[in-house]
Amino acid sequence: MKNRLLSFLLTLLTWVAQAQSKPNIVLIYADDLGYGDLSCYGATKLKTPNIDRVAAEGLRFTNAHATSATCTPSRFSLLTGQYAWRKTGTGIAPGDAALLIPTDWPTLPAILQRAGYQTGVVGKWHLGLGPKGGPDWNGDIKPGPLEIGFNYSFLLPATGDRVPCVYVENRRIVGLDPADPVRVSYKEPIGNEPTGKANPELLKMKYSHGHDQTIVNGVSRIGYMSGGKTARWVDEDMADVLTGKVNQFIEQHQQKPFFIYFSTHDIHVPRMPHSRFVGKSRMGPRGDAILQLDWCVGEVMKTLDRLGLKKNTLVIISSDNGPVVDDGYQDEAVAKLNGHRPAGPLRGGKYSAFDAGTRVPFLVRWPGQVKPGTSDALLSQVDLLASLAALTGQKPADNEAVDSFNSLNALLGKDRKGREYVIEQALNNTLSILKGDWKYIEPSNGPKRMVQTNTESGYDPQPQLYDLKTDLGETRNVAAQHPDVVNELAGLLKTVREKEIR
Ligand code: NG6
Ligand code: CA
Repeated sequence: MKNRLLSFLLTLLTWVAQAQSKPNIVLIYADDLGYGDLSCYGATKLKTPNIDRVAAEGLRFTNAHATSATCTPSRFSLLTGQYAWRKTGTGIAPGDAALLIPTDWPTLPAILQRAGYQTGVVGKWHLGLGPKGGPDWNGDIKPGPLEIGFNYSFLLPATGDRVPCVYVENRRIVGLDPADPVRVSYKEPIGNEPTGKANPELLKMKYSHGHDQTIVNGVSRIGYMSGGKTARWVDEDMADVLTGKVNQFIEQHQQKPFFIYFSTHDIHVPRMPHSRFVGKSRMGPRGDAILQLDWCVGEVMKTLDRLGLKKNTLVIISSDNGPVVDDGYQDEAVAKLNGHRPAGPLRGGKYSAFDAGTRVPFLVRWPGQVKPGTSDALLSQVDLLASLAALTGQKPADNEAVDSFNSLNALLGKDRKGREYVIEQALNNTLSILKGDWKYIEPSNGPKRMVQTNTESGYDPQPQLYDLKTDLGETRNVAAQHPDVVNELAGLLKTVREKEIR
């Protein structure tokens, strides 16, 4: 009798311990959301109450970084624990690219799957689909997320501004009529659909640069597509559709530990929020899209509350790269900024080597486990893999996820220092390294300002060194005064860059 009681207690204890060590994980990854775009990060021209609530109940990081100033490489690193610049072909991917992540790599979802998690991805993918040569859009679209560790996927194959403008659920286009197959080309026009270039009179939002190819839902895109008429998405409904899928996934898997990667379309271009957000920010579509993003977060949090999952769910909110104002559509983003500073106190933006390119909002909430507050710990998204592996009792092998360090203590607020250094990748592959108060940007050639988006690039043929403690806005290059620091950081960057990998 005594023995049975003891074994029952032991089972109970293990069960409680497991429940604690295997929280559900909700990763909300916004697109192009800047360090200054949320009211919990100092924005005053608009309010993001739902995200602010997560910040108030959790830990708000001030020094957290995406690995890259653009989408595809940041997401590649996030899911593989390896810097994208180690692998060619991981720059901004066209919408018909093949799957960029090798199916035999241990990925973040695969590791969580191994720990018994149900894993799902909903939203923007932008990591390619299908074999070399691109996917069979009208058949089984694979390999894709299901081949690299996700149990469920509901995707925009690339981005909102790239064809094909259809949702892909698991391996199939949603709502496709076989009599009207989807065809996609990034080389030449396909079929006889109107384009933004030839038929600007058909556009409900005009382009400012690029984005002059096939028109879908009154918006011209990058790339050409034809067919799939019944399957095409409606941009204005996208946030509702994606949030609905996330909530459904959570409902379905509430009994198990689950990992959901909610990769929002907001606030990327084309910014076409639902009519209920239109005009609400007084900043035009870019501001309205931020309000819509905030709504999405609120809806997911409500689901966690309603199902009683809040306490045992680790919520992470971040962004794939920094902010951009005019990213190719005439959406009044520049004219209506109204004093709002998308990058807050930082210099540069999406694409650039300056810190606004990669330093992004980063929130962690886990009631009872993470003490609310602010943390200045240095964090990189490439560490999520090893950190969440550690959280679930796992460790990648030495030759796996080589750039991902276990930063779990920093993530949970127990270590206020974090990583020793972070590496940032700009659009032209210039690398920077941030260590302590110093930020070093390696020499590179390129325009000081990006012609189309008017972003300060941070490119300079001379080495740059900034003291972020006194000069967070990277205005005074002090490389000449501190050659020893330049040497040290350039040396460290070289070591990391030349690290031997499998
Ligand atoms: C650029 C697009 C930009 C955006 C970006 C990718 C043009 C002129 N600009 O090439 O609009 O789509 O790629 O953004 O086509 S990201 O967030 O997915 O990296
Ligand atoms: Ca992005």
